[in-house]
Amino acid sequence: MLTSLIWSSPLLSQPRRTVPKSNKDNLDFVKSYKPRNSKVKHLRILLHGPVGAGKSSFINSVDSVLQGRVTGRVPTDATSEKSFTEQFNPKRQMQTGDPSYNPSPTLDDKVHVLVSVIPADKVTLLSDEVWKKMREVRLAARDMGIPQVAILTKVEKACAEVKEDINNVYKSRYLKEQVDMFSELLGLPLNCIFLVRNYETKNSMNDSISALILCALRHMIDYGKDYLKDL
Ligand SMILES: Nc1nc2c(ncn2[C@@H]2O[C@H](COP(=O)(O)OP(=O)(O)O)[C@@H](O)[C@H]2O)c(=O)[nH]1
Ligand SMILES: [Mg+2]
Repeated sequence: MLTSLIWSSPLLSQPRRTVPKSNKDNLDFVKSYKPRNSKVKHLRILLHGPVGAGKSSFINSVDSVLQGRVTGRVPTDATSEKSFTEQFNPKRQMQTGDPSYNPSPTLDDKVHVLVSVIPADKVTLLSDEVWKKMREVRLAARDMGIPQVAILTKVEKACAEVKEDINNVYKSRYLKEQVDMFSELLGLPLNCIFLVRNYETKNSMNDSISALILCALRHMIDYGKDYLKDL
């Protein structure tokens, strides 16, 4: 009897995405970015995804990277029973009379980039219902011409090699599989999907963690810039 054993290393020989060694360029870019379009004061990035995905933590992580120290301005929720982030329903469009409904949004009020957020350790565990909702939101954004990006969070929880060394993140075979699956389920191209580890208040600053956050953020800004330029 012939038995074959196929073993593949948990790490790819080449990273799927190269993250700059120095954060200076990306940090300078992010800090100095201002929309050129005179009708827009801020670039608006909408994060969406299931409760507990790490949306609030990502906002805090960006804040931490920009301030150079770990902050925690947006409440996060470890139990994930309830969310501090707003809930919304793509099936039910906002209407006149809704407390936060704005019948004539200006370009400055509108969303310029949509970011789907999913925990890397739960990609296979999310229900069909969650995927359906994520897809609906993404397609609605696509139909409005809004660029879409995605981040997979909690990368160190999903992969032991990444927990050991965060620099392995784009080499992780397991994470590559999660990104491929995510891309297929959501219908989003691979180059728009980023891997991040969020800062938690117990963490201290780390250049490699910041590099991943900055890399994702820079691309979000780039996509938003293109969108505003095309209008
Ligand atoms: N280990 C780890 N935990 C994370 C990461 N991102 C978020 N969390 C934790 O996941 C929980 C839910 O995060 P939160 O930001 O509140 O999710 P939200 O509901 O999408 O806003 C919190 O306990 C966070 O500390 C990450 O990258 N790694
Ligand atoms: Mg939240």
